[in-house]
Amino acid sequence: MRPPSSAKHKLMKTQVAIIGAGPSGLLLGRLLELQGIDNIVIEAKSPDYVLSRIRAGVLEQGTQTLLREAKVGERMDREGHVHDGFALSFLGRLERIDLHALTGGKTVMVYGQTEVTKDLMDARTQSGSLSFYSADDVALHDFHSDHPSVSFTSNGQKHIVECDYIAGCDGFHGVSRKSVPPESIRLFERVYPFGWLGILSRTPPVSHELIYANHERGFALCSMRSSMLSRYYVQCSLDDKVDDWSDQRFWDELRSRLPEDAAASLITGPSIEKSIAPLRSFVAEPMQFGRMFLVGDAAHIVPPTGAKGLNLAASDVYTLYNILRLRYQQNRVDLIARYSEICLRRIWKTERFSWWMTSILHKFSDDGFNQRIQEAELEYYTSSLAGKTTIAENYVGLPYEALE
Ligand code: RFL
Ligand code: PHB
Repeated sequence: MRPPSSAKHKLMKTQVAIIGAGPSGLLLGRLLELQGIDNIVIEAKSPDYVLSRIRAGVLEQGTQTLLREAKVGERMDREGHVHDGFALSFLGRLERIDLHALTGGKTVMVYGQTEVTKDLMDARTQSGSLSFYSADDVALHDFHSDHPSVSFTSNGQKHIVECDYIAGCDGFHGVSRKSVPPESIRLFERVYPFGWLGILSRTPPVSHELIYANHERGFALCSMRSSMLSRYYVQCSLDDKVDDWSDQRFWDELRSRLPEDAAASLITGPSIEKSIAPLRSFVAEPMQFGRMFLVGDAAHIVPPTGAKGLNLAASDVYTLYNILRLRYQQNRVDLIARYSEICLRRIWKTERFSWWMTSILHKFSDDGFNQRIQEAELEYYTSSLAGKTTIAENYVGLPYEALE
């Protein structure tokens, strides 16, 4: 579909139009701008709204390296917390997964997605690259031709951005994936019959490492943002509303799902954020349509149990950034058609791990059989070096595929 042409439109040109200013869009824009590749970011929400979303907390080493390459790693390295292990809790006990020892020295970094996004926003403001926030009616045009464009309205003014390529970094509910005709895209989906209720509180974390808990009452997760900021989750019903969960009810439920020692040392306080997120596995194939690429949550969703969503978005960005860099610097057009295939290999392995972590840790029914099978599986994996190594390798992040 061609954009509506009229003298009232403000016309702009760029090399890459990026839709969405979440971590995918901002990181891609930053890496491209450092290579001298011009890009414009178009975001539907305001900067404050984007920064108010409390999401991921765990960064794989590959994500950290990419953030450093984007020259936004300084605060992460100063304020982030390196974790060389985490615990699985079941049958009232804790089993530690020693990431460092099991993976030959690899670790993860606890540094919130909000902070990553803020660092990327600040870098973009300083560099002066163009961004439009609070954009309405964002629409993609002609991405199967050599002249794609993006139209939108900002502050009442209609804009058209003509570009070489469009990066659809606009998340699961964005417009990019929906612009593809249904017959050209295959969607794979699994929706889980529960959600996560998460709270943030200004309290010291119950443990210096993350605890993922399997319990007859349902899953629980103890995470953190810093030594005085805790992030906790409990599995809840999809029918639950945030208002059904007073802080007291949340703390009581969390305590009941943790091993005795952890429950006894849990320090509680008022919540400063409380929200419910549904859990989903989702993959769109392919991820490239002519001159348009889907990146991050626009193309795939994982349930948060493996801490993979943001990290998977970063590995898509790594692949697309390098493909575009080689396209502009060496005129390598051959790699463009390989974007989907390269990304999807890593995505499906990560989907598998996230699905598996979800399936062994959550309560799916009142059926005691399922609970016993989960306990046996957790016992087996945590008592076997091979089992623990499998968990550790996946948790620290599978390797990125190099482009040749
Ligand atoms: P985002 O972050 O959703 O950003 C997409 C951006 O696009 C904008 N947008 C549009 N812009 C223009 N036009 C339109 N029509 C648009 N429609 C939407 C949106 O406003 C938004 O700003 O996708 P992105 O950049 O791909 O990043 C993905 C990550 O945000 C996501 O995968 C993670 O947050 C998932 N996740 C976790 N990932 C991890 O790696 N580790 C974790 O520990 C982790 N924990 C989590 C999570 C996600 C959670 N929730 C709430 C879903 C914990 C939770 C509870
Ligand atoms: C978080 O801190 O928000 C978090 C950590 C680990 C997960 C999911 C979420 O697996």
